[in-house]
Amino acid sequence: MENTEIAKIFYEIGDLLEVKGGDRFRIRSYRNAGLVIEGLTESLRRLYDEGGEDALKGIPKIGESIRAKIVELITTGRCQYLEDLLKEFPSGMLDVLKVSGIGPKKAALLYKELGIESVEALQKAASQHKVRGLSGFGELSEQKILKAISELKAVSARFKLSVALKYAESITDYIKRVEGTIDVMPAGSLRRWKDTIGDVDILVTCNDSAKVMDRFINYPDVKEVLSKGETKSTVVLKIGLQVDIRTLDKKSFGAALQYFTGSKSHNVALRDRAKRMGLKISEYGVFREKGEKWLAGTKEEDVYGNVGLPWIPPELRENRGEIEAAEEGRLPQLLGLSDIRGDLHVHTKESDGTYSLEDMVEAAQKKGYEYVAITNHSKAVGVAHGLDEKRVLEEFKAIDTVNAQLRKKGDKFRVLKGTEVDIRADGSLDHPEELLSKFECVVAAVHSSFKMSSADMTKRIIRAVSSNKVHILAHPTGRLIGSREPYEVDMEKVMDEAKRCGVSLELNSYPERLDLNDVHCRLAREKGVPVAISTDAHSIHHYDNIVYGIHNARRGWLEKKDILNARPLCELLKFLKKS
Ligand code: DGT
Ligand code: CA
Ligand code: CA
Repeated sequence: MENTEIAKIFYEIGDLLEVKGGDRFRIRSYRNAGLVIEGLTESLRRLYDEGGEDALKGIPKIGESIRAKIVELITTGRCQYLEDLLKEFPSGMLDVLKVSGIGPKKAALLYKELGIESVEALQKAASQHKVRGLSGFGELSEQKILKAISELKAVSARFKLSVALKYAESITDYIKRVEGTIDVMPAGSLRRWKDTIGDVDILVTCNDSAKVMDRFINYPDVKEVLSKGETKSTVVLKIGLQVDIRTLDKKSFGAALQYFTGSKSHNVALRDRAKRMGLKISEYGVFREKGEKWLAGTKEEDVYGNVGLPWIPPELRENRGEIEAAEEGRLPQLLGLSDIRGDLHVHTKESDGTYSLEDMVEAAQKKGYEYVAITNHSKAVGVAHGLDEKRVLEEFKAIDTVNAQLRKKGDKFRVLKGTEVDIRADGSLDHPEELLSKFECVVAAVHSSFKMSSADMTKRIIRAVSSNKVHILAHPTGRLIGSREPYEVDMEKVMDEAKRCGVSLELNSYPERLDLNDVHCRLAREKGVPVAISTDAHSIHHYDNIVYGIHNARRGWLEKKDILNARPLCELLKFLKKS
């Protein structure tokens, strides 16, 4: 069992305790545990496998009783406490809680008054106008419920990249342990680093296909085996994620990898091209159309080579002009991990982070960075323990001290004084102008009043962008993958204004954000707006999320020159200088 699923179980416990009207402190401690576990980059299962229960002891906000449940989940795949709780409720209750706008209190009322115990029952009751009679519900809430249910059905069909990736890695390790296995490789949307994943596709070359299939269907997190064949099987994991596995001949591994990496529309375009050349591409190789002569297929590169193209990085394979670009030698020199020189959006425990300034600086240095901007929240973001002017000035002093110590050691690493200032509903910023001028790196973001017309939201954001105080616009569309749609905003207009004002747009690397998305990254590149790939780290472990940001940027065709934090410190400082 992987972290995501463990976290999910603690959230579920929190929700069920709340439906029951349980103790607030206890409810919160389960939810906090879920949050912490979701944020960890190390697999709890792996920690436990290597060091036993002791290895789990240093994790913040995880007390003894929750730790015992983690061990129970890892070792048995079950949680007795949750199972006991669930006995008190109908089985569809947890799903009802996932409908946006239906909290534990409303769910309890719907159950008591209308006997609603599943999403289907709720959908039926709302469309038959039975919900509006309950206290706290009206005609409008019925419409909202119906809309939320259709959204929920659409998003729950796909998984976040980070979740699918963890399972794919774990299954890959697991399959590799079969004797005689040569290659195990995830393909499909996962290899293209798409932000959401429909199902995981794993390709294997081996000497004993039967053994691989046997082991695969016995992977501990399998809920259901949909099919088991000699060279292909499909299972559904306990979290609902479907995984396909195929074993292949070594001879055609490259062709199969190309085929199953997709995307489908990239493959269709590539095949059309082959056809025009008198060739045929299939999952087994490249053939001369007449005579079926096999030309290539062992290496993926040769599949492209035989149709006169250089190898195309998987992130670009969406049929968005990559085949033409490859043909004309204009494929982008995609950005890599080693191009990143610093992180420009980082929190400490002064606002809502979990580590001190010193810890966050040290961890950034360990990543090999040259600089980091500490960007705690402004005071409006109440939940995040935002900083007022007095606390900002104290933080400045602390940063000066850290920088002085670094200089004393002859270390060129630099900590920048930053803020994540809230963009209020009217587009004004949540720190006084005078104070804003004192920050070296001002990151601005929308955190509330998401439901505005596109015209109003665009105006609001443009006001902030053109304030002459802002350097970077953070998570520009506000989406949370799987739980919140992006707000309505005209990104073309925002980018035009950002270009005019010399403002950078953030690509937030949090796996649930990836905001800017790939298409917007491409647009920023076309418009010449520099992109800052930041992690929004709230913990030392979050710096590693940069990987998601980088691959998302690659999907948007971004190169080193397009990235603000790929610039060396002196260049960055020039950019950050405002009149
Ligand atoms: P997903 O799973 O929805 O996130 O997206 P993919 O791209 O992983 O799609 P999937 O799992 O249905 O299929 C994996 C790859 O197999 C896909 O990217 C391309 C290839 N493929 C599947 N069906 C077809 C097809 O009908 N024609 C062609 N040319 N390729 C296909
Ligand atoms: Ca897939
Ligand atoms: Ca598939």
